[in-house]
Amino acid sequence: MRIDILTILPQLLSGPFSDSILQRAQNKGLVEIHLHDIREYSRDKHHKVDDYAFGGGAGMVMQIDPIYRCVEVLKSEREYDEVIYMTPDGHRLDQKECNELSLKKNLMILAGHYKGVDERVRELLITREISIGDYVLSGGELAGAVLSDAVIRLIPGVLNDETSALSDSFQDNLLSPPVYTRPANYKGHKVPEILTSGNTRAIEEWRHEKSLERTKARRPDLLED
Ligand code: 6GU
Repeated sequence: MRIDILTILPQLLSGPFSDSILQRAQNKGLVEIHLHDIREYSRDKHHKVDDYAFGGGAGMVMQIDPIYRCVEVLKSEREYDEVIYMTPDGHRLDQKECNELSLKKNLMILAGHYKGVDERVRELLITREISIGDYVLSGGELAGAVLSDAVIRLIPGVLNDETSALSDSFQDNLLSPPVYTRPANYKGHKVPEILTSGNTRAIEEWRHEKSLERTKARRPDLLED
């Protein structure tokens, strides 16, 4: 998979992609992440990428031209499955959509800023608008990093068996069961006996039961469909 991220703050995104699983995925050649500084596509002598909103009001709006030019260059080099705009007014991301996106080959992600982007960017260039939750971030960069992480870890070969995505919370609309490690007794607080019983079948059943219990208590909405 290849992910191209368009941003005015590339330095904010270089961190999340240069550590841990995301770095390993790139080193293994399973994913390529390319950051593009939208300012470099500005024709303004001061590399301006935003302007006042027509009709007035507070807040600057990202202009279409630098974004359009950047997208055009990338599209001339390869076909993109989706051009995603990260925005709090998009539909809310969930695990199902991450699974779907993990099967794509080329994704472009636009991280918005200021008051938003000129509406014509959305009309002309964007194929999907995604929010990561009902709260507002100061920019789409961190949301783009969240989306990328959630998608990349699902690509076969990125995770090892130990961290396999199959047992994740949400993968089957259930939250994960509680987990424990040594010591089996910490200041009198003991690990559930069944986990040290060696009875694999019983452990699996216990875990499923705990998953259901936890989901019912914390996220009953997940059990509705
Ligand atoms: Cl995708 N962008 C911004 N700026 N805020 C958000 C978001 C995205 N998702 C939730 N809040």
